Amino acid sequence: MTRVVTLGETMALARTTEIGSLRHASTLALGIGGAESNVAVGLQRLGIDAAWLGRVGDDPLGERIARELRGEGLDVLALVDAGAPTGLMIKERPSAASTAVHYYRRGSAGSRLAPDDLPAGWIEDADLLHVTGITPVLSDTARSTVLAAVERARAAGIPVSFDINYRSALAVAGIAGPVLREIAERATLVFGGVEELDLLGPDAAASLLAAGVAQVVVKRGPEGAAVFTPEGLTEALGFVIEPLDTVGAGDAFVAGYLSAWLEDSPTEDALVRGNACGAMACLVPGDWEAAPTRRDLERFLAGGGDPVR
Ligand code: KDG
Repeated sequence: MTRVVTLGETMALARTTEIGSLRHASTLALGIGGAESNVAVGLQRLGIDAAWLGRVGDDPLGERIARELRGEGLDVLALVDAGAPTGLMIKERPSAASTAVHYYRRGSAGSRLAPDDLPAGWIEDADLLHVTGITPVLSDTARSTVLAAVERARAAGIPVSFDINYRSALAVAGIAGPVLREIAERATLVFGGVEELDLLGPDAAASLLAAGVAQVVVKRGPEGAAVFTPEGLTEALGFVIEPLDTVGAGDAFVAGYLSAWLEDSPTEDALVRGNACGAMACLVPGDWEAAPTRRDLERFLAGGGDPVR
């Protein structure tokens, strides 16, 4: 059975339930979210075994993260760090057309990830390691952990997937750029938006391919996606939807794309599946809850808005 491993910080995620500033919100809906665990859930729902590793605080929110991810069928290594709390993210919708994210994660348990947290064989027994550019900017030890994981994967011949996932609230571009580039050059597949790729230097797709990356996948949001390989460029248009919440769409795209790539599907099909998963993730407020199963996906691709009877 194909197995993908990923690591990073998953936080408690509180979101306002009505449109309007957080200053005046009276209720918050509680869930969880983290770019890497979002991808892991997306893969698991599509039938690919996924494992997530990260630190959580010795608190109810950490317990909730572990329980909820296990409930999704993931193999969860939630390392309890009694020295720091579980991080929190709050999502507000200041207007119908905008979403804003606030982090309460500095010094969190998740940011204290360290290389010794990676168990022997955990990466070496996988079929793919997935990492993002969020974890390496959380702390020096988190960065060392991502680099150690990538090096271990490479040494064992395990492909590495890297989603740039630049978060300006965590690191300014000048600091993040070289860190992200260092990891991207060591990856097999690199995912990013046009502006994220620009952070990695001029003509990033071409220079990453020259450095040995096999595929550079450009996420273009509603316009779809494209992939650069040494053989050339493949593109696919996005799906027309009415988005409710676009946070998490990129992770759903990556899960869809990777699931097809792991099955050796043609590149065009991987793009279409990624685009469909990304679009579906935008249809509900949570960051990962709308990640489709195979059946959901087939229905969406068949144009299915009809009621199921
Ligand atoms: O891609 C969505 C993620 O950004 C979100 O779920 C939380 O990991 C997260 C982050 O650091 O922003």
